[in-house]
Amino acid sequence: MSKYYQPEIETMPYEEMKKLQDERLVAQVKHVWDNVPYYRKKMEEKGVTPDDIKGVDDLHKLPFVTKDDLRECYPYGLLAKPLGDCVRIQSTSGTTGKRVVAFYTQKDIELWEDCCARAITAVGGTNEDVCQVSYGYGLFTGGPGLNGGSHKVGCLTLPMSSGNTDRQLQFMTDLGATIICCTPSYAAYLAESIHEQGLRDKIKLKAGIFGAEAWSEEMRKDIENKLGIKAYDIYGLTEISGPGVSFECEEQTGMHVNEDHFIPEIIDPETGEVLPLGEKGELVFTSISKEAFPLLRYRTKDICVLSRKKCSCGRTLIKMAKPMGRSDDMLIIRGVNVFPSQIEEVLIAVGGGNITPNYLIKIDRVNNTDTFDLDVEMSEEMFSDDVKSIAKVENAIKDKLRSILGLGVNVHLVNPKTITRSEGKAKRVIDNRKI
Ligand code: DLL
Repeated sequence: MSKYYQPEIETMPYEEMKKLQDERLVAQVKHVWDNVPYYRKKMEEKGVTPDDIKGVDDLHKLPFVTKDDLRECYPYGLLAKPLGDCVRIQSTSGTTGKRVVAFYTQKDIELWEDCCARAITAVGGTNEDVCQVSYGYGLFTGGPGLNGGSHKVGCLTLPMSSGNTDRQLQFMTDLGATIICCTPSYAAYLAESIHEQGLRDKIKLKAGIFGAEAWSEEMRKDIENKLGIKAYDIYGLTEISGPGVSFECEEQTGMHVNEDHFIPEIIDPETGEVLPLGEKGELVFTSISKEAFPLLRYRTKDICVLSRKKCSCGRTLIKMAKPMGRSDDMLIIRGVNVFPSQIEEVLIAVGGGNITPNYLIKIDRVNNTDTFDLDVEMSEEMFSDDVKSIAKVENAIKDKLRSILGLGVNVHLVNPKTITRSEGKAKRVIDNRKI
């Protein structure tokens, strides 16, 4: 077992964890108050001072931080350490407005890589493994975070970055990669290419660490079957550090939050009220150990549920369910809330081997009514097989979506290879109503 399994932390009884969190939170609030005038002003506006925060039970008194605050403070306004102490920036993949930049001291990098090392260890990774990191490198946190974690565990690390699928497969087979880290949509693409090139017998993969976007349980099963591996989820966001904020263990029923560093809360996205454990709402994180960019009560917009149910792996770290998606990714079609991940679930469950996990949601507005079309790619087998069955599969998908969403959808099975594959986070929606 790698030394990055840290039972003294990961299996700590919650009462002890809470004491650790209390101490770290009190120190962190003071650090932010002393060093970030913008947040100090927010606290003052709410009538809160560091003396009011004695521990986790007082967390709710603090003001939230949102992406708008980050944009307003771009680039240096939330920095809590002198620039001379910072060694790295990373940035979000946001496509609109100003990018969000996060800063790291050397200690922050160590902490982040430790979290990624815990994640790799939790899927069985050791120094005997060859870990292929196929998340993008650069400003995106996926590549650098898992690269650092893989080094710490002592794996032989293949810093592939994303893209160039033929080269990925060549290294994977020649060097005998045993762990692959990439987005689930890229994993699905790699699985497809492995199948096409007849490489299934040549790969030695045993586990995949997939995250950075919402993906369904059905997608997990699909990837596991196609690659003959265990597929584990990993979650994180640039603002809070990057991948490794939470990670899945062998039980594969949600992700343990590294709560010695990040305190999670679930709030009602409308009212901001903290919701009890087990209720669904918006995930909020407070960084209690980071130095350079310590966000307090950061609203992630991810819709999620927390649980302290006992886990068979022995870890006591709180667990978060697979996020359904971001509240700003939620589509409202004819007044009905729809997450792309719900559609993915139906497609894989109903389509069986007939379709691929590649789909595109197209929404428009005609005569003041939303139109909802769904292109779904058929498999090569189905394409060459029986054209009559197309209508049958289309109708089955349509019926299931109607029963789950209560919405009529125009489903179109499209020819193999007509939907663009993703090497990073997939883009599944074209919403022409906004234009
Ligand atoms: O996506 C960090 C990351 C890299 C996580 C590699 C896991 C693996 P950002 O680009 O800042 O950072 O995007 C963060 O991605 O708020 C979620 O909406 C989404 N997200 C991340 N992981 C998951 C996941 C990275 N496992 C945003 N399931 C977050 C669902 C996820 N959504």
